[in-house]
Amino acid sequence: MRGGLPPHLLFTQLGHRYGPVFSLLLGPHLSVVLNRHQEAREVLLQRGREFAGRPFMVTTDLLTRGGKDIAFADFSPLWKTHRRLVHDSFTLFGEGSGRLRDIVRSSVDELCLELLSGGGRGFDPEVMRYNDGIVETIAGGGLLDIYPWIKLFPNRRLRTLKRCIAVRDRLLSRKLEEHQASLSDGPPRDLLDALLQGQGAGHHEGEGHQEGEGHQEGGGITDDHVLMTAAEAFGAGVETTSTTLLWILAFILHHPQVQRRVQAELDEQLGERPVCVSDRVRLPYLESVINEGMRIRPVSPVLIPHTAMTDSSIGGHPVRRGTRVLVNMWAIHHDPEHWDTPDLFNPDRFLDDRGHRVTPPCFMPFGAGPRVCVGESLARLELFLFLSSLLQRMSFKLPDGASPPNLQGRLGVVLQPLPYKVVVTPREGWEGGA
Ligand code: HEM
Ligand code: PLO
Repeated sequence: MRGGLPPHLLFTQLGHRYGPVFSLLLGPHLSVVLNRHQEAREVLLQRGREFAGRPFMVTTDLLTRGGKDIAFADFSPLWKTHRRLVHDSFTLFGEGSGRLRDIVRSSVDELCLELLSGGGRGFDPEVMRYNDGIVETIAGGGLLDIYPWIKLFPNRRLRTLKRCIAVRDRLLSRKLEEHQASLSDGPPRDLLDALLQGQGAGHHEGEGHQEGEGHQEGGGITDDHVLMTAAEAFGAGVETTSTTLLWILAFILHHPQVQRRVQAELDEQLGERPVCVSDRVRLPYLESVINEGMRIRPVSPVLIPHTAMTDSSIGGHPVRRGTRVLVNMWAIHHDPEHWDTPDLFNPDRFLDDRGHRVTPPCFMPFGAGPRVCVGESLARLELFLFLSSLLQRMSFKLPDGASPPNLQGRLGVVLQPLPYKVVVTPREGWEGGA
């Protein structure tokens, strides 16, 4: 992108010059940028159906076997069925069975042990490596893969991407086969089970395919769809929640009084008892810290590009079918008309005078409408359990003499903080970790 500025900042700057809604050519693509929440809500919510398309992009097409996923697939009746299946699987496997909570809780315990024991417990380097490779090659500066002709040249980036996708496919296909072989009608053991059960049962409504076709190419949700969904949920799960936690931690190191206040709330409400999901209502300050982290550094600062599926309009301006729409959530989350001192990390803006939560309309870290993040409730559950458990069990501070983390961030596939160092000390009673 020109001038080295990442797109969310460039668009914010251009908005000051050309107004909150403007269009520009990104490569060959006419794109409309929205820097204000009114128009963003119009596109995502009021006219959500008309703007629920996704553009074709070379890298994500490779990643998703031609759009057999949720996030990068264009709108279609099959996509709708697929999205509903994924949504239901999350619900079934989450609120339905409680299994999801158990899994999140045991990862929390593992992370705490790891942090308090100085690391070295090991992980799967193959998964880390392929994922890093995809992250580095898929989106050089945000998810605006604008030049379709990169495919025409022998290209190192695409070669790396293909190699990483092959590794991913090998690992995932094995998992899929294992799950298929041991699948039962009982409660799902994990998301893949839930998807496979749904694939067999719930996808028959009205998409014009015959019973029994579910495992073939053609009308319904195929094994490829299940595989791409699992890969995507895994990829999204790995990149987003951990990045959000790293941002929150970075800001906490700048504002130690925030950490003390969260810990005071935890001590007062729970004492020594470990956190559980139902404690969310009792910990409004913690929740406001999470919200403020996602406001000030949205991991997906321009969402994923939307496209107009029909001729339509935004704020009274006509918009042609096929136009890309980029919702600049960064600008909306920093709009001085709606946020007091928007560059200041101040969780209190999510609380009213009596300490009750408030959610301003210009706060949409997960997007909204038909394309809203399907992982939102899982992500919120994870953020809550991780942050509360971490701050209950340990304190974070800067190493002696170190300056606080750089807060500028770097935009890859998500907006990430630059690496920083932190010292972890157990709180009283938690010396063992969990
Ligand atoms: C889409 C944010 C975690 C799965 C999105 C979008 C945003 C977002 C902004 C795009 C909305 C749009 O284009 O209008 C976040 C944030 C997360 C998070 C802030 C955590 C802090 C997750 C997790 C999962 C997930 C944990 C899955 C396990 C998805 C999927 C989509 C999506 C599949 C595509 C939805 C669609 O295109 O219909 N997310 N996400 N996300 N997210 Fe998340
Ligand atoms: C991350 C790298 C993985 O290997 C593949 C993958 C799948 C889904 C993507 C995710 C990556 C990045 C973050 C995305 C997510 C879908 C929704 C999420 C784009 C590329 C956000 C924040 O919008």
